[in-house]
Order: sequence, then C-alpha cells, then structure tokens
Amino acid sequence: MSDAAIRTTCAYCGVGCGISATPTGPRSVVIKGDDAHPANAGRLCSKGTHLGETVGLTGRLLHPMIGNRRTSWDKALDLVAKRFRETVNRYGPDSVAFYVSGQLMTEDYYVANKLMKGFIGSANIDTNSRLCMSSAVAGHNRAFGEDVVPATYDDLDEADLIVLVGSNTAWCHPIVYQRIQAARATRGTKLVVIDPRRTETCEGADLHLQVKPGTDVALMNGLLAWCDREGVTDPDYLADHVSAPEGFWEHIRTGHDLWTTARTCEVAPALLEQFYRLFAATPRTVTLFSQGINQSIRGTDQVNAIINAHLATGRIGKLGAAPFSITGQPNAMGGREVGGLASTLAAHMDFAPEHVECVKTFWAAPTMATGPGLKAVDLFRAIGEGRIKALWVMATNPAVSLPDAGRVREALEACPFLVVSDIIADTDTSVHAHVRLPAAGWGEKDGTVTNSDRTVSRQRPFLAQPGETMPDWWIVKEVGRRMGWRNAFTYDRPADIWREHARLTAYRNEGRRVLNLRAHATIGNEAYDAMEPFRWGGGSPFADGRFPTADGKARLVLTKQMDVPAPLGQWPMTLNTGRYRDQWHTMTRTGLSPRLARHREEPLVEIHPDDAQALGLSDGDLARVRTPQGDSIFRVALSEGQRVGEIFTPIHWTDQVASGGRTGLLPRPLVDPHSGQPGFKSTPASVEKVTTEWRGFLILRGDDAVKLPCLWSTRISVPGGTLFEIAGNSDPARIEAILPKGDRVEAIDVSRGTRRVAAIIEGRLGGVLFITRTGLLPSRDWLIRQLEAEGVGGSVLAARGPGSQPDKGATICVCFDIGLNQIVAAIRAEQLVDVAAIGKALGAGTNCGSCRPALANILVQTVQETLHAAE
Ligand SMILES: Nc1nc2c(c(=O)[nH]1)N[C@H]1C(S)=C(S)[C@@H](COP(=O)(O)OP(=O)(O)OC[C@H]3O[C@@H](n4cnc5c(=O)[nH]c(N)nc54)[C@H](O)[C@@H]3O)O[C@H]1N2
Ligand SMILES: Nc1nc2c(c(=O)[nH]1)N[C@H]1C(S)=C(S)[C@@H](COP(=O)(O)OP(=O)(O)OC[C@H]3O[C@@H](n4cnc5c(=O)[nH]c(N)nc54)[C@H](O)[C@@H]3O)O[C@H]1N2
Ligand code: SF4
Ligand SMILES: [Mo]
Repeated sequence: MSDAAIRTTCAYCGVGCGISATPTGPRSVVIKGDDAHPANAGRLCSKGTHLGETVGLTGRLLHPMIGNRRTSWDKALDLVAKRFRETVNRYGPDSVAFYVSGQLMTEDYYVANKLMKGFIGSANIDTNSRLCMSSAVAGHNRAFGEDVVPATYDDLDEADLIVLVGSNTAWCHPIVYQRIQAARATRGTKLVVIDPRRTETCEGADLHLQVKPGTDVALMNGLLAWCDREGVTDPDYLADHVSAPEGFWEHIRTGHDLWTTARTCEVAPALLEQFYRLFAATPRTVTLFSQGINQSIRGTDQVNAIINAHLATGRIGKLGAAPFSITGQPNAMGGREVGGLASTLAAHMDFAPEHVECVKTFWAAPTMATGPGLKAVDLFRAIGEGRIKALWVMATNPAVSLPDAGRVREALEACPFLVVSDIIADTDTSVHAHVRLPAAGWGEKDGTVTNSDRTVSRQRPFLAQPGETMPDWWIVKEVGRRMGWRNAFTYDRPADIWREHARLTAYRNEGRRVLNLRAHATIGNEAYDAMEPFRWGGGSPFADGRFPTADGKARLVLTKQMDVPAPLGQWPMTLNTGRYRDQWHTMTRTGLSPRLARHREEPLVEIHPDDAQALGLSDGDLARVRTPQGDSIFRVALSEGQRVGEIFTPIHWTDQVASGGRTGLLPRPLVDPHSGQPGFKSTPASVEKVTTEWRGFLILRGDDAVKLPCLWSTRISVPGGTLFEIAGNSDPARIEAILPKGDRVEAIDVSRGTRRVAAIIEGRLGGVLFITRTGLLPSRDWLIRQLEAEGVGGSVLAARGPGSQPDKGATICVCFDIGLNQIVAAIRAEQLVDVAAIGKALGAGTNCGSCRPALANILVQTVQETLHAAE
C-alpha cells in the first residue's frame, strides 16, 4: 500500500470489503482491495473495483436548494426546522416523519433516530432496511430475543455444507461467493442453492433446488421432519438451550414427509432427498439467506423455519454451523444497532417500558416516543392520505424502490413539505422535494459502518467535500439545534457521536444485551481515526448456549406453510424482481461507470422460452409487463433459468435513465404481518408483446441526460459519451433534431426503412443516430469507440472500420472488456476446458473475478453446442 493510501470501506454491499484508496487528483482515485481487512483480504468485486469511475461530479447536488433556487445552508436549515416545528405544534409529533437508509453511517443514523424518537417525540422514522432485512430482524428477535446475527464469514471457511436460500450470492455478495468457492476448493465444502431461478450462483453449486416461490417454510419444515426421523436433532441441546411452543413437534411430524413437501415445493423428490441427506449428515452447515426469504409476505416465518432447523440440530454457536442472514446495504447492520427501524429503539432495545425509560433517561429526552411508529409501506400510505404532512428522506430513493411506486410518487407529490438529502441533484424522489440538501458522499464522509458479520469498519474521507456538501450527521444535528435542542445536538465530529452511541449500548446493560461497545465509550479522537475493523459479539455470540431471552433459552417458532395461490385469469404470470451483478439499486452511482454499464445495458424481462412462444415473443422484442399496480416496458430475454409461468425484472432503472424498465411500479404493497417487509419477489402479472414502427440507437458525446421523445428509451454511460437504445412510433425526425450542430452525413436504405445520421464537428463524432423499421442494427462497440477518435468522416456510417474486429458481443468481463463472442471463439479455437484456462487465454475473470460464474456457464453451453454440432 502506498503512503498516500487511505483505508476505507466499500460504498456498496453488506460484505463490507476494505478498500485502499489513493487519490490521484481532486476528483480521481486509484482503488485497491485492503489486504488487511478481514472481510475481503484484498479482493474486490466488479462494483468495488470500479468505484473510482463514480467519484466525478456528474449530476451531483452541490448546493442547498429551495425549489429550483440555490440558497444558503442557513436559509435551508431554518426552513426545514421551522416547517417541522410548525407541523408538530399544529398536528402533533406523529404528523411528521423521517425515511432513512442503510447507506447512512452509524453516526448519521444515530443522530436522526435521536432527533425523531427522543426530541420530536414520534417513532415515525423508518428505513429502507424495512424493505431489505426487517424479516430477518423479526425472526432473530423471535428466536433469540435480540437481533444478533449468529454467524461470521469465518464460519463459511469452516463449513462442510453451505446452503444458499433465496440469495444470488454470485452477483449480490460476490466476495462472499468467492470465499465460498475457495472453501469448496480447499476443503471440499458442498454448496446447495435454493432459488426458483437458475442464477449464476448455481454455476458453482453441487445442487440446485428450483423451488416454487413462497414454499420455503414447507421446505425447511420438511427438512426438520427428516432430521427428526433420522435422529439427527440434538436432544441435549434442545433440553438445555431451546424452548418449543406447544404442539411444535406434532406439527413438524404431520404432513411434512418427503413426497408431500416435494409436491408443495414442486421439486423432484430425489433432489429434495439429496439435500435432506446432505444436511442431516453434515454438522458443520451454514444456511445463508437473503431477499428470496426476507422479501415475502411469509418472510418472518421463513426466517424462523430456517433458524428452527439449526436450533433443533444444535447447529448454532459453533464454528462452521449457523443460520446466516446476509445483509444488503453497507450499513444495514449499523442502522439496526442504533434503532433506525420504526419498531426498535437505539442499542438493540425496543418499546418495552423499561427500554423507553432507559433511552429517555440517557438522552435526557424531553418528549420520548413510547410506542412503534409507522413502517415504510404504511408510512407512505399515511403520507398519501394526508396524515403525515412533513417528510425528510435521506439516502434512499423511495419513488423507485418502494412497492407500488406509482402511489408513492403521488404521495410524495401531495406531501405538503418534502425534504430530500442526497448526493445527486435529480432523482425520481428529489424531483418532488421542496428542499434539497446536498450530502457529502462516499470518499468524502467520515464514520463507521457494520457489515453482515458484525464487523465495524471505518469509512474515511480521501476527497474534499465538493461545493457546499455536508455530512448527513451534521445536517441532522443542525436541524435539531434549530428546532430548539441546542444542548442535545452539540457534536463537532463523528467520533463525538460514536462515543455517545457506545455509551448507550453499555448503559444499564449488565449483560442483558449482546451489543455492548463499552470499550469504545471513551475512545479518543485519534484512536477513533485509527480504529481497526473489529467485530462486536465475538465469533459465536451464542457459543455458551445462552440467549438474550428472559429464560436464557432460544425459541423454536411454530411456522405453517401458507397457500401459494396459482396465478389466474388476467394475471397468469408471477413476477419476481431483483438485482444485476454490476448495478447498485437506483443507479445513481453505478450508473456513472461506463464499464459497469456494459454488463447489462438494458432492463430485461427474463421469461421461459415456452411462455415466450405462447405469447408470441422472441428474444430482443419489447414487452409490456403489467400488474394491477402499473405497467412498464422491458426488453425480452429468453431464459431457460426461469420456471414456466414466472418472469424476472431488475430493480435498477429509473425515470432519470429510461422511459421503461420501471420495476418499482409493479409489485403489490402487501407486507409480512410480523416485519412489515413487502413481498417484492412475487406479484401476479401479465406480459404482452409491444410492436413499434422502428427501433434504433443514439450515441451522443458527453453525459447527456436529455429525455427522448419516443415510446421507449434507455440511457447508459459509455466512454466519452452516452448510448441510448430507443424504439417508437412517432416521427424519428424529432430525435434526429437532438443531434448536435455540425456537419451532417446521412445514409438511407428505403427498402428496410433504415436511416443513419451522424453529426461531425471538426473531425470528431458529436453524435450518431441509427434507426430501422425492418432491418438489423450494427454493433454499438465500434461506433462508441469513435467518440474518442480523431479525423472521423462520413465512413462512420458503415459502423465498422477497415479491417476492424468482429463484434465482441455482450460484455462479460468488465475489467478487461471481453465479450461473449470472444470467449466462445477462444473456447472453440483453443479447446479450453475450465475457467482458469479462459483466464490464461484472454485475461477474463482474472481481476475481480465477478464474471467467473458467467464464464463457467458459457463454457458448459459452448462445449455442449460444439459437441452437438459435431454429432
Ligand atoms: N450487484 C448488486 N449487489 C447488491 C445490490 C445491488 O443492488 N446490486 N444490493 C444489495 C442489497 S441492498 C441487497 S438487499 C442484496 C440482495 O441480495 P440477494 O438477496 O442475493 O438478491 P435478489 O436479486 O434481490 O434476490 C435473491 C434471489 O431470491 C430469489 N427468490 C425469489 N423468490 C424466492 C422464493 O420464494 N424462495 C427462494 N428460496 N428464493 C427466491 C430470486 O430468484 C433471487 O435470485 O444485494 C446487495 N448487493
Ligand atoms: N421490486 C423490488 N424493489 C426493491 C427491492 C427488490 O428486490 N425488488 N429491494 C429493496 C431493497 S433490499 C433495498 S435495500 C432498496 C434500495 O433502494 P434505495 O435505497 O431507494 O436505492 P438507492 O439507489 O441505493 O438509494 C440511495 C440514495 O441515496 C443517495 N446517496 C448515496 N450516498 C449518500 C450519502 O452519503 N448521503 C445521502 N444523503 N444520500 C446518499 C443515492 O444517490 C440514492 O439516491 O430497494 C428495495 N426495493
Ligand atoms: S463484495 Fe463488492 S460491492 Fe460488496 S463490499 Fe465487496 S467490493 Fe463492495
Ligand atoms: Mo437491500
């Protein structure tokens, strides 16, 4: 590591990888993995590797804004304080709300929670973590009495079996996935994936159960019934450390035989048996789960069904054996620790009267909230109904990410006073704001985050705060002070807040709560700055078999499989939603990286070929996905990995970058009864083909956020410019008018209805438009490269240079920019037999490794096709 390198933590997922960042200019940085960080030991995935491409100032919100007018911090903060104060005075504390995020630092989160729950006097502060892991929180609380993740990444290294339930780990937690693959290679760990889709995560697995969605309770109860029958439950552990509700075992022993379960889950009994046998035979088992479990209207029961299987077999609190809820956001866990959810209080307390009293006394709170506030979906419903009249959104984009986002937009629009703190000027949420507050972002901020395995790491600044941006903790405490609580919000630096948080975790604790940061209560500023990653709760918090419940025992929870109704009539399909490997949520940051954009350039609806055929859809068509909540248009991608009757769309595209692909409009706002987490993974839907008169693409120099006048358009960053994919019925001349001024060259092919136009400015390509009614469109690659070329002329319309390379195909390896066609060609020509050989031949997969599962898949497909062709 060079001297100038700053050690910090990745901005994205809950793996929480350590990063070594070396600034190379005012807004540029070289990013490397931090060899000394326990989460990643120097490795980074594609998103972490390309963080450097996202620290420019494109699109940044640099000044406080009231409406569309720039204003001073004083005016903006005074206005926010005044409107919140007036609203509370007039309508009471519950007429205002904060909606915050697992992407805040622990210190930011602590101050926001303190202001709302202790001083404004309402618990109407909820977080996007409600959409993310609140079912896991509810499940942990039910089973353990406290929200403690009983596993660490070290357990993955020591397990003999890892079960991934509802987790596309290869894409969403890539460094954990690499760690799992390392365990397979070094100790022969077996890997089972339980997911209704065949994802890339399955490429490196020993077994994939392609279950019917929503049947995980049946699957896990069936597993426990199997273990019970085979005598692999742990009677001593059960007797000493676990309590079971009345009727628990009778319930498990009835109707959970292999065949019944296989029928419910729609998997072959032989495969199910294979999984059950493997589990029964392997004491060192980790069951890792994420959104396929949490984001369900049965989420909390699904979580407890998993935990039940571990408790009953004594597979918890031991190295290599645990149920493991892996978190999504970089600081989802920190938010839980400071009580960012409307249903919890700070320091892992809840609204039990003694907890309320404890926190009230510690804060010297004048008006302490005494009961839970509204959970996210209900909160936005209350805004829509006019019951909440002032809302402050921080570091989240609910107009995109909440279910039934069309209603959410209406609520935001109707809200009498909306404040948005963000790093980006225009998001689908902030366009509705009365006041926009410019937050300092990753690389500028200072604080701590907690990753999935309870490791607390520092995020350290290595860039100056641009414009007038300020850290979130500062913004919130300034509003607190201006609302009249000067003494309670006196922090000068994040370390002040950290110490207070640490003191509260220790306050009146006496071993009651596992979360206890007593040792940090008096940490000095320098020690805080130098803080090494550390894990609270130790390796196995429940190693001694004692749980933070009243009787010290963990609890089995009786869970019943609810019916999963078959899709019917107008809504014959089931919509599942989730993530792409190289995009992060609503793309405000990953969308700035030209390299990351190449992995999936458009929002796809993945559909099984049989369904596509029945609907008259071909690969590459456009299709409208419709649900009772709304509709949006996607590009069709045929996929054998989908179950028949089920479709999948990505969550990332927004109004800012596309006119279609708006997944958020589609899910229904139904939630789990215990956690309030929405069932994002399953919504009745229909699909229909959309035909347009023409389709095409537009490439423009610079980062142009222009909205195009056509039925469908999506935009991505490419080196030196922007690529739009477009389709429509209206006159394409309106799009041609968007090309910059300059020399025009054009070519027209009347028979195919093809039109190619370029604007050339002093030998450089200003923009190019290709439209066709019935013909094919050329590869975009060569044209994109012309943005950076000199001496461009009319021949650019040929869309390929003299002797230029054949089309590379879809980008698979973003680090080395290697496309599908190149990989297939190399496998065939050089008879490559494994992923390592592809790496040697092309370099693909040898940097961040995120594309290795894709390479494995391409290898299998290519070899099969080649052998078939030879037959
Ligand atoms: N690249 C990338 N990585 C990310 C993020 C990102 O935006 N992009 N976001 C981060 C965040 S905040 C989160 S929460 C995590 C999410 O990480 P994951 O949970 O791994 O991601 P998802 O794609 O939401 O969904 C996981 C899988 O659940 C499956 N599933 C759906 N229904 C069911 C079911 O009924 N049963 C079972 N067993 N499985 C089901 C889906 O098919 C999907 O493959 O990723 C984090 N990492
Ligand atoms: N259909 C469907 N919907 C889903 C999901 C799904 O699987 N399916 N998953 C859900 C899940 S698990 C999650 S976590 C959510 C995520 O959804 P969101 O939280 O809405 O998504 P992000 O794009 O991460 O939003 C973060 C915002 O904070 C801004 N930001 C970044 N850094 C900072 C900072 O330091 N300070 C401030 N003030 N702002 C900052 C970014 O520019 C961005 O606008 O989506 C949920 N929605
Ligand atoms: S796995 Fe990737 S996105 Fe997640 S923390 Fe590590 S580098 Fe960042
Ligand atoms: Mo999440």
